[in-house]
Amino acid sequence: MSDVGSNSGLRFMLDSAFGPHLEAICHRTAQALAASGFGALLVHSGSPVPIFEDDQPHAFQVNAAFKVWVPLSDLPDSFIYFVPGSRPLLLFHSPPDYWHKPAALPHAYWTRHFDIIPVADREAARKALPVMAAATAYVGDVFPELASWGVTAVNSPELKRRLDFVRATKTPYELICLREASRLGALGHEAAARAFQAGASEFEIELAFLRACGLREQELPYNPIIALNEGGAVLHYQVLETQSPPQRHSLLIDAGAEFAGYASDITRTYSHRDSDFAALIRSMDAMQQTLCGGIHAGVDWRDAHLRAHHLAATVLRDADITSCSPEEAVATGVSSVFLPHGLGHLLGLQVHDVGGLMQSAEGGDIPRPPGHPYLRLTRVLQEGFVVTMEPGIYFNAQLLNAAKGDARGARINWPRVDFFRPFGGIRIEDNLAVTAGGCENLTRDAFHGLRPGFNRVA
Ligand SMILES: [Mn+2]
Repeated sequence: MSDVGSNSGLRFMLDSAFGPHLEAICHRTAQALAASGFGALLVHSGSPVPIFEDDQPHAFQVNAAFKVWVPLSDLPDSFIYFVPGSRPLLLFHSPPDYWHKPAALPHAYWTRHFDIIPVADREAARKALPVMAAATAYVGDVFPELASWGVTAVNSPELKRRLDFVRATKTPYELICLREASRLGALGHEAAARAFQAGASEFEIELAFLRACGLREQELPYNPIIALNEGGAVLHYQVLETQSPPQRHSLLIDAGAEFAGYASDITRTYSHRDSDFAALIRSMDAMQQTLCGGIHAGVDWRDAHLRAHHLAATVLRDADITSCSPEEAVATGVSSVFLPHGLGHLLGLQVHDVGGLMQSAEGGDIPRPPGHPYLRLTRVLQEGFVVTMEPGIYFNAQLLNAAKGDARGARINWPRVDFFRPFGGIRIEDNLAVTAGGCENLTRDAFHGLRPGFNRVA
């Protein structure tokens, strides 16, 4: 995954951008440590989690606080030790093991910036650590013998909060990684769309996506949502049917790729043939682009979310799905029947990146607007933030049934809803890097890069 492969232009960019990136991480960390009363940081990549009464572990998920230092997503029991003013130390887990292939000591664009010591196990890692003269803060999962390691604090909420808060702002290196994750994701989406048009099942569409990205499922930032027909109404639809349905109406695919630990998070919706549903997708795409056009540093994401509700309510009324004004649809909760999730979230090392609600590095949360309990981001956007923009409209039986039984029901055109139910729903999701005067659309640029002039939406 961190293999840069044959793209020498990309390798050159990563090579020159990583040094300044690491300087920024060291600077942020030094500030957070000082403000929290610590003199050193020890971060663990994570322990393999054993499966109950089995001799295998669960698929390894690296600690994001480790991955912010080094692009290593598949390396358990490794550590970063950092004392402000010195080079960070990487204790690299490389056990003698004839059952598995031990990870080779890396030689890549980032390695010259670290002191790297191979260690056979955690006990060897502890012995390789310098004497902890300063108060050391440990961040990571807690393993049994940690109590004897001499760290001052384990997962200090104050320190973690300071580190998480600043992760929203990406360095130029991180933007390079996120662009590449978008490019890989666009490759996957292109192949998935072709598989859909050729009659593939949900499972076969996922295989097409994985093959085109060159990633195995556990290397993706999240399990893809690949829903044919009414499955698109389920927000986090997790089934991968191996059989194609007898009738083919639509595909909703929410799938991203990962590069050097950074995620893309992309959703597209396709209609199998031209229909009112295809027209609704085009309306949602235009609406999503209007929303993207309003993004720049200084925008309060809560305002963007509420604007999306007004625009979605307009789309619903224009498509004759609702019969009331957009203002009334938002005020009475009718828009939330069709758009029951937040407009987007921070994106980075984690697909739903940390710190979306934080008021400041010191403390406090920014509340969500009343009636919008699932919004994951309430901060004012700053230059360097990377966010997803993902408005949707769904024909979800549970939400529709609830609305039918109360005052909202009279504002909904039910025969029209019944027409759309077999299509499931629509979500169009792009990844945006916020700039001072606007934003860079990483997703549209990635699709355009595959085929100039081309923006695959529907
Ligand atoms: Mn998303």
